[in-house]
Amino acid sequence: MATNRTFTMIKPDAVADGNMGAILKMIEDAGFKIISMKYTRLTAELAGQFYAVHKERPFYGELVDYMSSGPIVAAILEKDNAVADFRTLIGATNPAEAAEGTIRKLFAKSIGENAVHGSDSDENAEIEGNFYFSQYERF
Ligand code: DAT
Ligand code: MG
Repeated sequence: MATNRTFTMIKPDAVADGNMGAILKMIEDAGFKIISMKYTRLTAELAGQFYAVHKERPFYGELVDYMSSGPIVAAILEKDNAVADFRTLIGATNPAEAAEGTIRKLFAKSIGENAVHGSDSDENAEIEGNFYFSQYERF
């Protein structure tokens, strides 16, 4: 069990705005080690699969369109207490409610275009990491 790992994406708005390097620096400065990393782009079909848990939510179509709108960075991160500590580092889903100094407070545009993803549990961190990375890409 990867209890000390989480999974992140730097989302299309943050990559398009040139914030990829600044966000990776915040992640490393906070003590997360990058285990696997990929610069890639989701098709609408893949974005729909990744966010299938939100299929019934009213924003699902918008979310799928947005997440397939441009390149992203996907990464597996390692640190003690990775899932909870990373959620603290990124801040609330809605940047208007995100704490000062968090990635979303600094870089998110809106509740939809919110700069980064962070897994919400150890179980989902493993599922999400496996979605992007083969066993040969997880170190
Ligand atoms: P989080 O990304 O903080 O885990 P979530 O899992 O509730 O948030 O939702 C997944 C993504 O869906 C979120 O990062 C952005 C989008 N989203 C959530 N709520 C939304 C809303 N009310 N309107 C538009 N997009 C929303
Ligand atoms: Mg979530």
